[in-house]
Amino acid sequence: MPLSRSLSVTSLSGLDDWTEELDLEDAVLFEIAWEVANKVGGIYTVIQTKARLTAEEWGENYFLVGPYMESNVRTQVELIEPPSQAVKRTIDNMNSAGCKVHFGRWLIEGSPYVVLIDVGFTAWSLDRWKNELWDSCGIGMPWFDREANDAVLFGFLTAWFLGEFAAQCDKPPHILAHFHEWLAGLGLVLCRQRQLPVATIFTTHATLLGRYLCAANIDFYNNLSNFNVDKEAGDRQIYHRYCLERAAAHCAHIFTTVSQITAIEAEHLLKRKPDVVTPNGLNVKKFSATHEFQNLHAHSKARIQEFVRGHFYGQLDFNLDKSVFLFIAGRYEFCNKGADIFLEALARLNYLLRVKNSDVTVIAFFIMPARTNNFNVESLKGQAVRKQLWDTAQTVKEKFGKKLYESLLVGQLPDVSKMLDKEDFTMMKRAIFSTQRQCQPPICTHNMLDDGSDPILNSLRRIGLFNSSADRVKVIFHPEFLSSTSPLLPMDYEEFVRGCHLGVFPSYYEPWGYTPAECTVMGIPSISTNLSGFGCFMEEHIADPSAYGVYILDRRYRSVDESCNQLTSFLLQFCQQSRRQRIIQRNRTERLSDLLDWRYLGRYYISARYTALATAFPDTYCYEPQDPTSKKGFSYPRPASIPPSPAMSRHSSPHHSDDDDHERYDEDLEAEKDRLNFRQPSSLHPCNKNASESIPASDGSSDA
Ligand code: G6P
Ligand code: 1S3
Repeated sequence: MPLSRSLSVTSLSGLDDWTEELDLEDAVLFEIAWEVANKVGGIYTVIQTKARLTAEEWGENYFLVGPYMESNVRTQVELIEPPSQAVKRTIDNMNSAGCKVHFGRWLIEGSPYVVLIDVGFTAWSLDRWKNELWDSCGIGMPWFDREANDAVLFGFLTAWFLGEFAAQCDKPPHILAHFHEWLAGLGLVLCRQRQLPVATIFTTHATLLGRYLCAANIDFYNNLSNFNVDKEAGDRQIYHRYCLERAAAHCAHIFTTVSQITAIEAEHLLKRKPDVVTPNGLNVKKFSATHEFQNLHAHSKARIQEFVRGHFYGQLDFNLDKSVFLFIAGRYEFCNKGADIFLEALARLNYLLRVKNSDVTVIAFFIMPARTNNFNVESLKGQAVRKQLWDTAQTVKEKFGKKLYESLLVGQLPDVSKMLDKEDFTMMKRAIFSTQRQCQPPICTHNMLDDGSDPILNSLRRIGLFNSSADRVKVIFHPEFLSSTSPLLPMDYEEFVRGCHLGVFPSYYEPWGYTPAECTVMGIPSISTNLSGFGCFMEEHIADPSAYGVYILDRRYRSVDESCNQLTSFLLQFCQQSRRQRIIQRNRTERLSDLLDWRYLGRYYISARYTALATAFPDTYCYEPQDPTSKKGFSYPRPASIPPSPAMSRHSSPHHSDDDDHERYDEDLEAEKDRLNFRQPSSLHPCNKNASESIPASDGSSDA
């Protein structure tokens, strides 16, 4: 299947053009990861969202390779016969030698081909392969580490697959294999050790040691160059995993990672500087009506409000229209993901809102999966009570409506005092009585298995946030990922995010951080940090990120207490915005989405692939990479409507006013000013911060 294509990534909203050309000839791309059609964490999102663009580029010559998991395949994959004879012969040969390899199409955007390997089926080879790994690479694997055992099986099977595929090709093939994360890394090491004709890329999405050291509350970033890496890995009983990760990083033709900050970490901990940084993108959905995403926010928010009505039944003494919904979500790594400082900041915010007699109520959701045995009775009861109240209101409304109708039919105005009878009142009183509760609304929606040692619950006990009436900050810990089929909060994650006001992700360890990126493309403001890949990337590309609803917390140069204070002030400032200011801010946030689109960020992957091909097959491919970051001086200018005077722009967010009626800026005018400043012709477009300073804002004033 010869390919002869060039790729041109063109301008998005004034972002710089980038054109790369390489005749791909007959090259075939395999992308290998444990999270192919198997959702565990962020790597799944990378692969799943990027598939469409990669499939467009490589067409029939693109294959994803992952583990076969029956439940996933049933819902996500259509099993088919391989279209390529070489792939078919490869799979047939492996299956007749005692493996179970499946082929299909992954039912996601781009419908890429997937090769799924059942590692359990070949578990009988585990000891033999571990011996071989020891003999050839000197890496010993303990018996008790199940994940590492899977990594060994997956590694040997993928290397077998690639070797067999190379042998089945009619002419010498040009294979490019891109391996993600240590769990897939052994396949790469074996390709090199067996000298297969394969150009290899290894991408690390987080280093093993980084994740472990940060979780242990070690002053990580100030000691990066001082760690005795072998000892640290040994102390944490992950030496064997670390060896696989480090071997893959060193054997790869091209080594990449997801952010500059993780590149520095990898250089110190894995002892190789990444060749390319490949920031993570998303498939950005554009609506034909510009404000459609605002309507979606209103619709989803109404659904969250319904849930809140049930959860706080009997104690709904706050104005839902003046409630602000915050959330944190992700893998339950308490300190790494910043849940620790978020809780502390919530306690401080609660204090400030109380002393200011604020009428705003904050509801903070924690969506982080932990061990539970299902929803608790009180949470389920809340939704049942709400439903009962709703049903009662509907019944009374219908009776009322019927009487009204009958009265109008006979040409009379109804006697309002007779519209409701005794029975109606009894029914309504019973419904009201059912809303009485003996306890406060629960802080957790589930029965936790480790209730006494759970870090979120223990922090809530310590800071005393128990959803009491006097608290202006309420907390709801939902220790399970969201699902539209939940009897409690029937919403999927995307819907939930759209309905919230602010995502709070104050991570200490976050190589990239998809959660704030997802908020951004949905037009929902978020807080991230200058220790997360996403936060640093946004800081680099946006002149005044917080004006766009991208708040970046300083966790690099401040103590934990100072960061907590800064987070508290971000939250307080956010809570003090009027509805109109929030709407304006959401419009600005959404305008950043092009920056996070794979159509823009995909260029880094393309550059890595072409460089790997040219390194492994120098006789066939010639490629001089132009640095995709060479124009990184580009910076989104400050929104034109932010006041030029530092005093007035102190908040770095839409102008603050306590009174909606006295808004300084009309929303439409504001949006238009921003738009004009934002989408200047590319010849005029600022390619760096200095240039942007010289361009007058559309109102004639300098915006810098
Ligand atoms: C969107 C809707 C508006 C709604 C607003 C609520 O912008 O289009 O109709 O009033 O959301 O915003 P808020 O920040 O108060 O949830
Ligand atoms: C990792 O997943 P995590 O949440 O464990 O990979 C993600 C995808 O590259 C990345 O966004 C995240 O920061 C990493 O931590």
